[in-house]
Amino acid sequence: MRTTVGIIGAGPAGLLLARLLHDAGIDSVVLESRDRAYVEQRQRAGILEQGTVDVLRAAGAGERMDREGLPHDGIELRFAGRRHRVDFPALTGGRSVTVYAQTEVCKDLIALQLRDGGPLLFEAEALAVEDTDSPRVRFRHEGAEGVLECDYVVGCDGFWGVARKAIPAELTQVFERTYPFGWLGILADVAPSHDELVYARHDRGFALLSMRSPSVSRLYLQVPAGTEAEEWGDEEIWDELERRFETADGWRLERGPITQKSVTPMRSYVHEPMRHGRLFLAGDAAHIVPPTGAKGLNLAVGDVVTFARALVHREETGSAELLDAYSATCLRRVWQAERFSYDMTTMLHRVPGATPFEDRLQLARLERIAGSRAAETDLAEGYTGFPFG
Ligand code: RFL
Ligand code: PHB
Repeated sequence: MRTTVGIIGAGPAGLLLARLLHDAGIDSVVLESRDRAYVEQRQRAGILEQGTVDVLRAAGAGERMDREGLPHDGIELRFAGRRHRVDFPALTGGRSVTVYAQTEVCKDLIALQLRDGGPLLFEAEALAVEDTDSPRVRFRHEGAEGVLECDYVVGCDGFWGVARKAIPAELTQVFERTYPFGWLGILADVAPSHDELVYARHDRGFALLSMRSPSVSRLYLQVPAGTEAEEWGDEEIWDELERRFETADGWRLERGPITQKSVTPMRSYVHEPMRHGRLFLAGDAAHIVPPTGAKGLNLAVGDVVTFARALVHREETGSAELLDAYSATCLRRVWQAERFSYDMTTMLHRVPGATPFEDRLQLARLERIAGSRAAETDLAEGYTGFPFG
């Protein structure tokens, strides 16, 4: 098999890239190790930045998102029994975010790809990327091994993928931080108890109220690293959420049947560079952020938009200038998102063994946001998203 761009991974990065290339008349093949149902059902991100919404719309993948996505003009910060709303459009010159789950983005992009895109092979596992100057992907599909010859390979294979391994270790620098906590996430069949997301800092730990639709809630609890979801009973989860979201004004958390429960570890990670020869890394394959800033999927979108633009520029002008700048261009935005996600995480989570001094500083950071338009604007700009490229 031969193609212009071999794409490893059919998460949001790989699927959107295939679509952008299709729209530019550039052929590609997508190899995905899991089956279609797995990709369409894996519960993850929920928040799309304005820039991501614009890109999906321009790619023809915006129809259902525009119908079913929930535009959100703010979030609530909850701490010390208080509530503070951050008004995004007022602080950013009109920007907002949209609640539309990653599962739905993937379903829409898969449907488009199967309707009029290039080959998208499920249960096709990339084993290795070989010769990054004239790249080939070795893969296994339907019990047989195959080779995909490519002009370019884009590794969109997530944090546990194989593409990154083809970049020589001596040319690589890795920046990493793990956190001593994770998130226990649940889906529940109950209307969200608030019409906007609530990020709560509590002495017992962080909690987040989010949603998937007007009748489905998505909620998260900070738990110690290494916790298994089964350690928490359903009523125990609701009791703990209720404590952490408690306010002085009688706000109530509605309970409902829990339909899914899982634990996510938290990590910050950046692999530099994001390119070696004709192999490019995009999305979680190159960088991870803790989910507190809702940035992971949006970063993946930024990377593939940058790659697609650079490749189109190359095809139209013959100049590789933008392809050569790919890693540096993406990393500027990546590091801003790493900083923002780190700030949100450390401001809102309770570190085991934190000193009273550190607790007071956390509260002071939150008070500062609630009391200063400049500080609040910084949060609003970060949350609604940094420009692509
Ligand atoms: P993905 O989604 O991990 O997709 C990678 C795909 O590659 C496949 N693969 C392979 N295929 C072939 N051969 C191989 N050898 C392969 N190895 C792997 C995998 O099966 C998979 O299908 O990476 P991508 O496309 O870069 O997308 C990144 C996003 O998924 C991720 O950043 C976000 O989910 C992060 N994230 C959030 N991001 C946001 O922007 N907003 C949010 O609100 C948000 N919330 C979250 C999140 C992530 C979470 N978890 C579970 C980590 C909330 C949570 C709880
Ligand atoms: C989600 O809805 O899954 C979600 C929302 C905001 C975050 C993280 C996850 O910061």
